Amino acid sequence: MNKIVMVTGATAGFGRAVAAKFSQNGFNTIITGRRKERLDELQKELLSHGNKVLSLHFDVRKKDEVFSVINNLAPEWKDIDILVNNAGLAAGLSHIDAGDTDDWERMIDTNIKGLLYVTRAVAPGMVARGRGHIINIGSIAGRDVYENGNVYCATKSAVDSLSKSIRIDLLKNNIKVTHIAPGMADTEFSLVRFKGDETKARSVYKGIDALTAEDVADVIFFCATLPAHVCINDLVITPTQQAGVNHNFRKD
Ligand code: NDP
Ligand code: 8X3
Repeated sequence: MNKIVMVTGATAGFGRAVAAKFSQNGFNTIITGRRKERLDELQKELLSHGNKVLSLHFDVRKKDEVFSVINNLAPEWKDIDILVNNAGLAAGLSHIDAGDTDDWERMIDTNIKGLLYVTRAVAPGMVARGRGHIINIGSIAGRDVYENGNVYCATKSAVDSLSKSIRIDLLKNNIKVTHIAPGMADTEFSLVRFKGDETKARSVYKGIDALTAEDVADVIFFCATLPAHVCINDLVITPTQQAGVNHNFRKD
């Protein structure tokens, strides 16, 4: 029987590429996100690989929705083997005294609370089955901080911290927990951060051969398909031109 992977935030960027990678490689895939038309389009594309695809349309910030959708999965979809907690965002880039508190709440509610709700809904099944793998997408911004990054960095630091703690909590249950910390990747991330300003978004990657979503998906797939006794706890992946959040080498 095919294994089941659930990917949050599969409508764009890493999540979309992760769903495609697993689906192409024999997994039944649960794709989630808020943009229904994108989910429908992705579902159609993934079904062409010959494996099952389930599309779940919900906002990870809405606690009741998260629990209701996951608790009501059809029996054939209940046994989630791998959860990729990917849904997340940065909103804005300002000094703390000028920050937009709505942006802060969006980041905290999505990157921390959303990840917790989904994990809380999926983990009991893994515990009951005595196996599973939770893969949390953090960031190098959770390892180090940059000017104006304040709340985004703090949310990703929380993902790092939670990953370590969840790994300990679920150790006796044979559940792997992997924390992936990517650096600059050219997805819709900066477009979302700058609220649709394409010029600002493009300038982030100027002169950098940034990671692609597929690069990150390949690494996640590698971590997820190692032998049962092997767990990558923590993995940092950056473009070759980046040596940390404050150290980039840009070509002209
Ligand atoms: P994208 O903006 O391309 O994709 C983000 C995904 O998250 C979308 O599918 C979006 O779906 C989903 N999402 C956002 N908010 C919610 C929500 N409230 N409920 C459900 N889904 C949501 O960005 P990336 O692929 O780059 O980002 C993926 C993850 O990787 C994020 O956690 C980000 O912080 C992290 N990251 C990104 C890096 C980068 O440089 N790109 C580097 C390091 C980490 P929809 O809008 O349809 O709901
Ligand atoms: C995204 C990486 O450095 O742009 O998490 O914040 S960074």
